Amino acid sequence: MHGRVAAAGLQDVADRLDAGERLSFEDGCRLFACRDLLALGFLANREREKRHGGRTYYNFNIRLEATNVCVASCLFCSFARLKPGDPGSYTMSLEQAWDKLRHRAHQPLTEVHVVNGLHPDLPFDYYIELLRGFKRIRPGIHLKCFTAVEIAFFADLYGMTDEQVLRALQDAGLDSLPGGGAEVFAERVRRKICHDKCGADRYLAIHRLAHGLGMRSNITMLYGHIETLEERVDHMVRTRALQDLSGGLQAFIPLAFHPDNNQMRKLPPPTAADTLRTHAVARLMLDNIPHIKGFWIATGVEVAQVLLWFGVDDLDGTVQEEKIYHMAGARTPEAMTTTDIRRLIRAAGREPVERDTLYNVITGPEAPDQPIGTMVTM
Ligand code: V47
Repeated sequence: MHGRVAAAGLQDVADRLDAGERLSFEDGCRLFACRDLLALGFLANREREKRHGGRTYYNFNIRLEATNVCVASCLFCSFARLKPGDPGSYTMSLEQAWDKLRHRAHQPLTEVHVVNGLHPDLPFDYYIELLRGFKRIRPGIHLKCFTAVEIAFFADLYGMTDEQVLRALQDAGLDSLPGGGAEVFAERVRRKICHDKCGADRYLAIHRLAHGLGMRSNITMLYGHIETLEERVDHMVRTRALQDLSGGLQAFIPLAFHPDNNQMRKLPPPTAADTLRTHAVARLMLDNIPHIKGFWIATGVEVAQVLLWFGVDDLDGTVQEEKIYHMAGARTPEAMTTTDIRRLIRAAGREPVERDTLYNVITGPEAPDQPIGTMVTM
């Protein structure tokens, strides 16, 4: 493989990685340009194994999208409806949202992940009570809720600062921020695909504020639409710079664009090769971010298995009730049991580790897997 790395023109990159040196923007562009996927994967896998060996993390979580009413008009979105009452729009009552957790009392869940549309009419109390209710139902559950875009929207709508919003939500039970809404940080792209939601600087500043308040967060990158490869590298470099400042990022999550039922439906979805390359480059560029997540709902289960040899060490979780990707054409299941996830990780030659949101180990690789069909987790 060493000869192959040299033949791919990446020997100097390999040497710098060995010396623990940071890769530059230009290196990132060269990595994307490298045609030898296996050489790239080999380097990404070395970095993955340095940090995590063969361990592959997942968690037992549920996804909740309490409303799809959204004043933003992102071209890639198949989930949002502009106004309450528009065909296909919905907004859960608090009781309906809490029921999603109550009905899963039998599941050993550790996380609720909430992402909503930007609803123009709900009072701030709706979100405060949403969190309080979840904590009443399950005091130990970790609430990873509201993207930085939602935080900025709340601040503008309710006449608060971003910090006031974060503090109020934290007091009500918010534990961390998910990574949604990052899309691509480059202004050129944002202007075209998501012009009416918060800009990159404010998005990053909100993550920095959250870290300052003791919360952890993730950052995503929506790839495979109109962005250039340079803009992907720029997105990674800006994420890395934030982490240098505030250190609270846990995972970086490339999200493969799904073209069904949205305004960019004429574009083809990213290929498997692009998905492998993008995750591998992320692992190599983001030297200060502990985890690279392959979101199996977005990549497909089969590609997610291969990603475990291309820099990815985390597969998100059981997910359950995902809507954003399924409305955009995802053909993956809407949920996996922990048995399914452990089996697919082992089948890829890796060691499954169930974690909580903060990466404390719940079930290590040594635990025997349940025979398929015997453990009812859904
Ligand atoms: O912000 C929307 C993306 C995100 C499409 O933090 C689309 O652990 C592809 O943020 N094709 C929401 N992507 C999902 C998200 C997420 C996912 C997994 C883990 C975590 C985490 C966060 O979904 C949105 C947007 O970037 N998205 N529409 C689409 N058609």
